[in-house]
Amino acid sequence: MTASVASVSRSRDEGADYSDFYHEVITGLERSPKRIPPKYFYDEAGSRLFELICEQPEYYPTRVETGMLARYADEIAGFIGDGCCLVEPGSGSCSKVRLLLDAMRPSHYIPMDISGAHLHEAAGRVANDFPWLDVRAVCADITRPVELPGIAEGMQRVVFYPGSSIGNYEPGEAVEFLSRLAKMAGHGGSLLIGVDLEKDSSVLDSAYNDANGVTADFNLNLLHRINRELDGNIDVDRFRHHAFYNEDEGRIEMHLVSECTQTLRIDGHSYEFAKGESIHTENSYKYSIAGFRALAEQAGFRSEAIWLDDEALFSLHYLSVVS
Ligand code: AVJ
Repeated sequence: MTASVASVSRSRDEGADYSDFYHEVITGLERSPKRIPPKYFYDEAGSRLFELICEQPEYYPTRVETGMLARYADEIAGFIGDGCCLVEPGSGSCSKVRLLLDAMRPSHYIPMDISGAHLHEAAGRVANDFPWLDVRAVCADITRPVELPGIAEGMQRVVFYPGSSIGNYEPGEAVEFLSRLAKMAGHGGSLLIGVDLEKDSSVLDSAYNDANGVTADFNLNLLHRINRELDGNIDVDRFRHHAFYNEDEGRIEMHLVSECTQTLRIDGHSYEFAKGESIHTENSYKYSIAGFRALAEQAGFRSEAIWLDDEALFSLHYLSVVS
């Protein structure tokens, strides 16, 4: 028997609309240095490429975190009562949450993502595979304040934020975003978050420069997306992927580097590039255990438990909302 997926709502068509993308590309390329926020990687093609990144042998975060969730699911569930409302901002393919559902037995699951079609498909598959679970998908740009469906009021809310996506924020912004997650979890609520750890730069450099070039394709897809959606004339072959660990800042940086002097035209605007000039497309901050805990405490959380893998590559923090 196939479970009904009727519980998946379509509250909005698109998480970030055309004008957000247009506006941020136009203003980001006028800045010096030029930059475009990483959330625009995730159109349909970009979301697929991200999933391929997660399968690359060099990209340890997914493999390690997935192993930890499977291994510690019962221990994690021990902190949480049955019948909670599990909320996942930036749920992507909804694959990691599957490792928790049988142990945790939430009554509701609310996946949220910027990529609409991808979200509804992934949420539908969860609803099918876990017929006892009430799944309500919310298409939203989670970098902005988001309303939860009314059903989530009055239930114990657990926010699940795996994958170290918190690393995309500047540390100060990370505190602000964590404060919003605390508000989303509310009184009596909690947060289970995956955070990538500081480590040897050679491990980090290869994780963002996989031999198959998938991370490069993911980065360059942003230029294809500009061509597709914003009427750009970019010759993507004139840019190359560049990713490196910036030790002083404690972050991976991704750039799209211009291989020559050139002028880009996007919808009547033009942008000059010198040879070697780049568009900064992503930061991915790495934290120490104590460093991240301090950040979470500033945002109104109390640390309840921390799990590490055997090689201390990645961490899972379970935090409760201080009220
Ligand atoms: C989804 C932000 C956690 O920073 O590792 C992967 C995105 N970029 N490879 C990360 C990413 C290049 C990823 N996050």
